[in-house]
Amino acid sequence: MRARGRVVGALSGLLMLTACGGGGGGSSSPPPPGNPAGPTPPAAGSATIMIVGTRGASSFSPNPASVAQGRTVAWQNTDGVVHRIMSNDGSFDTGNIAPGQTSAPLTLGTDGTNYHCTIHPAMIGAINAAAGAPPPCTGIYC
Ligand SMILES: [Cu+2]
Repeated sequence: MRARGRVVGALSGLLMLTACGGGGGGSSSPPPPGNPAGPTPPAAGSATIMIVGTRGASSFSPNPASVAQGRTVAWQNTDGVVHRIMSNDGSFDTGNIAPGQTSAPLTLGTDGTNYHCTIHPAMIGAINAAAGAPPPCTGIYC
């Protein structure tokens, strides 16, 4: 019993030393990449656009969104019904996005573009100032 008590005591001391020694990195260091404690934030220049309703140009936030060419954009459906986002020039199509879901990230291949919801064509948005403000709701998208 005595020997066992000494071993445990020695182990406790070792653990304390390890804990103290391991903190040498300082608390100001950024968390390591791929931290399993939370989702990895999107790369600089990428964006996630919230789908907030079926209210024309107010259906998306932010609108217009800012996405660097070559970076990714995704849509998160915070509304209660399915939406499907397509660029007006047909260069991308997210497929159906169920309530609470986020589309797969799409790589923006142009300076910017306008887009709409294929299920609710009055929902219109824009990516980047290059594409201009969200267009007025006219033609086939109304
Ligand atoms: Cu929709």
